Amino acid sequence: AVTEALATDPAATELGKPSRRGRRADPMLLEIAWEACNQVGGIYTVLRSKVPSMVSRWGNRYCLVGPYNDKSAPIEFEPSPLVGPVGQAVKQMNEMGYRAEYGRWLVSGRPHIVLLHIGDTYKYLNDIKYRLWADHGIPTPNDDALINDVLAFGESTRLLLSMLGAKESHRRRIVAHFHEWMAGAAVPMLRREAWPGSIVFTTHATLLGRYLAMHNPVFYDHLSFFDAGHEAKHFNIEAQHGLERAAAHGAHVFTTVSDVTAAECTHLLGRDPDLLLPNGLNIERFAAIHEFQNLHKQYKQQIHEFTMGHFFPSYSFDLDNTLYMFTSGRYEYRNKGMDLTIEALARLNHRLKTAETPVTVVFFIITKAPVRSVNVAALESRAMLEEFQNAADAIKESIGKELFNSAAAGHIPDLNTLVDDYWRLRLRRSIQSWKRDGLPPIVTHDMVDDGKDAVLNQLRHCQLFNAPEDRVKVVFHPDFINSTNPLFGMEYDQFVRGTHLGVFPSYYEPWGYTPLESIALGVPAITSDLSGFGSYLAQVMPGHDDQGISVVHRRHADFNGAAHELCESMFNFCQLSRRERITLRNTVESFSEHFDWHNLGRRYHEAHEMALDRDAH
Ligand code: G6P
Ligand code: 1S3
Repeated sequence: AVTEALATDPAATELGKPSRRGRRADPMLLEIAWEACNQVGGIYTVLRSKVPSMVSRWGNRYCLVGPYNDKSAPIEFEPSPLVGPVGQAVKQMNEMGYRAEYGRWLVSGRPHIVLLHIGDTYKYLNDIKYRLWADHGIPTPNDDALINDVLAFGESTRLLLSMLGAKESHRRRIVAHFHEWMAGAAVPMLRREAWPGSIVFTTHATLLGRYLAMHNPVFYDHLSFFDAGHEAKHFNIEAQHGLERAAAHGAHVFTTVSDVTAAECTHLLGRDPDLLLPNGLNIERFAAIHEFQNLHKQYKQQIHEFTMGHFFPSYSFDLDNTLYMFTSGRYEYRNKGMDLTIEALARLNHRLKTAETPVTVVFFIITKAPVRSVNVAALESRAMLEEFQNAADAIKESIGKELFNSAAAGHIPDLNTLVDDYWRLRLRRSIQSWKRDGLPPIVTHDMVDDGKDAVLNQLRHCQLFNAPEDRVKVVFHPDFINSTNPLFGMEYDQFVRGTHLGVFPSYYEPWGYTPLESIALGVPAITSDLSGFGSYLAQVMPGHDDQGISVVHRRHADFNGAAHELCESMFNFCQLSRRERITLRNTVESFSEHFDWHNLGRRYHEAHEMALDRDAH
């Protein structure tokens, strides 16, 4: 039906022309999400990276809607005059006492955006909750701050869209695309008041699926047998589940990000998604391949410096034979596959020891856990490294001058006599105080609850203690990496470029941006067949293993089997020569182009077309 619509309706291919849908002006699209101009997790990446593709299709008829956040708005938002249909609706809201901002989101593509001050609808919370219960049978608790925010955002969005619909819908058709349950509360409310527009709802996970996966090691095998209502009650998420379900059923077009999540939608929400909308990125390709290879070299040097500061006070190893691997993501220990990764690392350690390879693996676990501060010893080692650098620079300068003068005078001096005694002594003292008796630390920060931390406990259990003889060393960095970080002093994407392999064998992962980001930066990655991305790869690119993206089989394998496969995959990577690694980086970087929004954005356009076709207004 979609293909047919595309073939027969000029509006499907060229939104600028009047269509058989009537003589109204071209339709407009609003995209509503909790993470619009408000970074929490992956949905922010979806919205932000997709903007250029949406703007190139919809132009000025595209507008995002999000909650006003007083930390991000001053940085990412620029106000515009309240003109045009959306500007007018915002003006009307303001006049009625509901503050809303209209302007541009300062990201690539500079789209229009409305930011709603959700606190202004708080006074109606009880009424909203009553309506949800009376009209839609959704119970909501009294004292849950997040649910209260979600409902306030839903009501503010409803007000905005109602005003826009009342003024504009006779002139042009409106598509409202909602993301995730946190933006979905407006969907049942709008349908009940017969809002004159088309609604798309995309879920980026199911809340119940996430809870069940966290608690049930055979979640996927049992998926079709769960009683969703009963389980939602059991996990005390009836309100969230009810809102998600109502949004899924209320939308003209219901979509999700992968076939993995589609199965959850069918069984836990009771509606098959109409379309799958895989996530893309804005892939930045360099004109010449050597440019990104040079970046790898440059950023790897920065990681070398961290490694020296972290490990070398205890003992040193050959950096030229060191491979950097990492995993990263929100701290959902089991869901993000951190448990499997650590088990596989313990096996890899043993494997590398017995194979007697010269390779050392330094593995970084990057997440965000409650911490007090950066570890003082880690900062001291880092500072000491700078002291070495200063001493080396001073010695280089003084030797350079002496050597030049002597050479000009016609003789080569004894190089040993050229180093100033002061610097010789200073260097000796630094080396002395640089040495440490114990093993290199595992964790870079002082954690709030070191004794109960899941990653640390498993590292202890697997005896990965960074002993000199260990071929696998681990650095647990319980904070996200950015340029203000004192230990690395680099942005996350620079860090990724400097590594050799990203490892993301998730158990619950509707899509999974981390491996995609990794390959887009030219770094090979491992994912799992339970992630939407891994499942997509298996379908569109069966030969992905040779292209630098491996998919660990977790769907029909137990923990032990999956750990074995992951260990083998990492071990095989350790066997590659430098030349082979360089070739693999080239291959993976070029393959990532498939995931550019200019390819995948088409799926969104299809969903919007389908919504316009289905809505009778
Ligand atoms: C890039 C650089 C090369 C460097 C190589 C190291 O390709 O252009 O000059 O030798 O990285 O690769 P490796 O996989 O050993 O970090
Ligand atoms: C979700 O974020 P998460 O890490 O909670 O949405 C992301 C964007 O669609 C997706 O990549 C991820 O798998 C989901 O889990």
